Amino acid sequence: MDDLSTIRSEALGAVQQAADLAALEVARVAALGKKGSVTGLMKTLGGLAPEQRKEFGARVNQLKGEIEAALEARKGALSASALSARLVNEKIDVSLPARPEGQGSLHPIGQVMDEVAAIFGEMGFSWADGPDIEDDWHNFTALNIPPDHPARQMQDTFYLPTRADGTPMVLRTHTSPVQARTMLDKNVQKMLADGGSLRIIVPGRTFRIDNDATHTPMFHQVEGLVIDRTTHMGHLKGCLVDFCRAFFEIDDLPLRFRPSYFPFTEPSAEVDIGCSWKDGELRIGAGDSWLEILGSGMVHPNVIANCGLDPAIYQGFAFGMGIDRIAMLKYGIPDLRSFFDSDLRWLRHYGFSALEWPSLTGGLGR
Ligand code: 2NL
Repeated sequence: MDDLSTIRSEALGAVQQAADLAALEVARVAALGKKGSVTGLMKTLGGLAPEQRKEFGARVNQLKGEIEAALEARKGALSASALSARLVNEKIDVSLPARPEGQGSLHPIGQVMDEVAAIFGEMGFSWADGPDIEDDWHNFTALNIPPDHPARQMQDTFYLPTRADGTPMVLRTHTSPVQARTMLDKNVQKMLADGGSLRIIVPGRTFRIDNDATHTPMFHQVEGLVIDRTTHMGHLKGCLVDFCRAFFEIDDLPLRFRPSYFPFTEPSAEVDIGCSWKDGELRIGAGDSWLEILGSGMVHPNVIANCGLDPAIYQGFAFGMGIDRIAMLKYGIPDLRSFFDSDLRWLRHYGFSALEWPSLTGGLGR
């Protein structure tokens, strides 16, 4: 029994004398920890006769409560004084300059995709996307490129292992399979049957076996597609003239439509913008030179039929351009390969603020 009062005064004394939270923890462990004095008393209970155990147990429990309350009180006092000590000792100099935070920047490819989307978005186009890995049907056959067509070799395609069902697979060589998938979509077909128009752009990665100063094996394209019952070549011209002038931010940018050939369009046209070269430097918007910027045409009736639509009812136009190329032209980036080097110094120079997204009213470039 004496034991109990000794333990009591020792434990409470240690709590009272604890000078900080660490010392208080030491006092807690000494009394209530696994090998603590009070815990030790608890362990003796099992060896006592029932009568004694009840009486002594109650006293030990009361002691435990008392010590816990003392610990809690001392903890409150110590915390309060620790805070007031900090308030006295620590001073914040609000006149110090803020520590600079590194700010990320957007890659020019992503920026240009967003600029293109802002312009076509204004004209009622939606952004569509699809898989990088395609089957040969969506990448070639649907687009009026038959199995033996030289385009399949010409395009230097990355062929992948054939699927279990025998389907040849490729890394898509253009984004057109996404347009094909969209036309094949039952909801889109219903929308068209109800008299609506399909207007999409498809920005994304594309792949061809090619690697030199002007080609990388992975590059970026944006294609566009309009399908309804009445869209004609005049709409194609108006749409692409407006796009080029908005993108290069030159209101009177001269454009030239040149007859061309693509298997998926008929008729087809390539579009050039006016430019001039002075002292080896390119100026877009004036002069007597032309620069090819995109390919376009009226969607071939075979493509419309392959995609599950009746070419006697539906028609429209399509176009495609290289994002890397138009980004280089607009922002004066000299080397295509620098897009893919992941050099942070380059990105800091050519990158864009993440907080100023492109809009026609806010200015596209910046
Ligand atoms: C270029 C030319 C072009 C298309 C892409 C297309 C897609 C479908 C149907 C018809 Cl689903 N056409 N796309 C049409 C004409 C030209 O791209 O020089 N691209 C870099």
